[in-house]
Amino acid sequence: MTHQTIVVPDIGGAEGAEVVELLVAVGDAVELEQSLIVLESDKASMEIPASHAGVVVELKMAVGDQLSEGDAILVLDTSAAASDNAEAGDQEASSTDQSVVSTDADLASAQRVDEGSEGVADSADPEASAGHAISEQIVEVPDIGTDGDVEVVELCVSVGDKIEEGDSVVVLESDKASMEVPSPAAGEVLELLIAEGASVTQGAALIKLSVTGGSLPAATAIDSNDTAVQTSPPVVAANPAPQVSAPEVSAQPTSPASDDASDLYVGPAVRKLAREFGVDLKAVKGSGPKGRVVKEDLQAYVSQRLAGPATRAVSMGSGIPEVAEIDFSKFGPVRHEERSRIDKVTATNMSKSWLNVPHVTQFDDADITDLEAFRSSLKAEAEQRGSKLSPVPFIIKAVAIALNANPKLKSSLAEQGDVLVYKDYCHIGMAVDTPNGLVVPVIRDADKKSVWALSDEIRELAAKAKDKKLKPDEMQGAVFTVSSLGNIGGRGFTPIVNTPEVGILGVSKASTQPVWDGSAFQPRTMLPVSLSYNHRVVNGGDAGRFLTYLVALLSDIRQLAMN
Ligand code: CAO
Repeated sequence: MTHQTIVVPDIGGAEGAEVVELLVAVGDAVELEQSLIVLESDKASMEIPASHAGVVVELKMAVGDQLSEGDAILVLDTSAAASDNAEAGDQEASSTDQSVVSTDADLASAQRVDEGSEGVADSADPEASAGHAISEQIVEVPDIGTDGDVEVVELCVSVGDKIEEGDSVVVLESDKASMEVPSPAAGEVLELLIAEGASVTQGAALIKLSVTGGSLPAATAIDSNDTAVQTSPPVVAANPAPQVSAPEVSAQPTSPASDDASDLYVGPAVRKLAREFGVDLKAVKGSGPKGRVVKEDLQAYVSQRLAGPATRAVSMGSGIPEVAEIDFSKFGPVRHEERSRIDKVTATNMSKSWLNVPHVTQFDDADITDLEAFRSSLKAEAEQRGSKLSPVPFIIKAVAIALNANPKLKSSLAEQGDVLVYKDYCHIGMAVDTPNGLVVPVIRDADKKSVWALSDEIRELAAKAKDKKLKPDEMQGAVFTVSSLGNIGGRGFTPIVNTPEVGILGVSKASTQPVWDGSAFQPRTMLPVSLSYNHRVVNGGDAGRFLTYLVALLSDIRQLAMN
């Protein structure tokens, strides 16, 4: 058995970087370059890849430990993967219990001096020869520990920005890490030489900087004629590739969708994945240490969104900001209860309608004094029939008549809104409040039924709704909905249209009101009604005519008998 101890490579001088995530466990088979752990310093978040393939036999650290370069991470049994190691050109594959540093993970290779700098310092300029030149400097992609292309995911500066030495210039991202490239000097940004989304390799020019004062650190310096001028002191010139500062592996958000998420704990691979999915990381709840968002959190979030009801999809796709979830247990005892399926479906439908339908609600009061007197007179007969007559069947009857007289109120939109479908039938939906939630059974051909028949059907459908015995076809095909809260109370409300219908009538509680008859106030039973309609289809005139007619029908009971 051949053991290799994998240690922390050069991580750009970061001391005491915290282990925030373990990506492997004892017994795991690890591929060459597979990420082992995630380290995070105050500025950096980085995945440390395996320098050897093998099987994890021991973990030498734990989440929360502070590690620096050279500290042991884990021990691998590499005997089964000797060929891999040989392939990787590892000269020490056969040594036992040997510490190795992954050169692949070496992110410390620094911002370097332009090795090909040509020209000489402008000796005529005393400031320049003293190392205090005002000159221009190109900031390039440093050694980022990979030969392949990396993507410029964020430009951190704009032309005209005054920046300090060490300020981030761009954020680069490979599939293993996201890195902020620090400016090697203070100065003003003269030109951006790269765009977001570009693929770059080591040495690519990023920005042109006007360096004002102070000794120039190693970098490409050019004079105003764009001729490269070596302004570094002789000692620097003698060393063409001194280390200035390491690229920082970013803990900052790199996704444009995560603008204000600077306090998020997310590893580079997860950030990259989030960007590919278009997921705003701020919306993802982290389950890792310190609330760190790990890959599983992102996966769970995406599957939840895909499986979730349309309300969530609407919110996701429409750019409507979501309401943040709050931990109410901070304020007092709470209990969580799964919502019924009906409740969830209703929530989806209501959101869909609220977001799609331009709602207008019109109010009126119907004088149902005569209707109520008539209804009272039928009480004995109702009892004889084993029934009970509420105002609702009268209202449904009147609505059916008013709909047939104003067919636009029972139409629906088709073909992306270019066509209106008129219906030559009059099935009316009736909202029923049940312990499981709101259901809307449908009274078929309400216009053809007597008030007695309607009364019986309403009672039967309401009972079925409460007993969860409604069949699917008993809840389909309505052209309009009536929502009566008259038995509950309230002076008025604005119901939400039950799409694809274009109108809904809200009925509130009737009460006795003083009504002026031209010479005196009379006590009259007034029924408040409110009509919400889709203003894409129904205009105020259509709605006004419908509601006025409806109120007239309810106020003059004889009219009901004529239809
Ligand atoms: N004004 C005053 N009283 C009214 C009334 C009104 N508008 N409507 C009904 N009432 C009275 C009835 O007359 C009856 O009283 P009496 O026995 O003294 O006559 C009492 O209220 C109870 O009626 P009910 O509930 O037995 O029957 P209903 O026909 O009035 O209502 C139904 C049936 C299914 C509409 C109702 O039970 C219901 O579920 N309503 C809620 C609908 C709802 O939730 N809508 C909101 C949807 S949006 O969230």
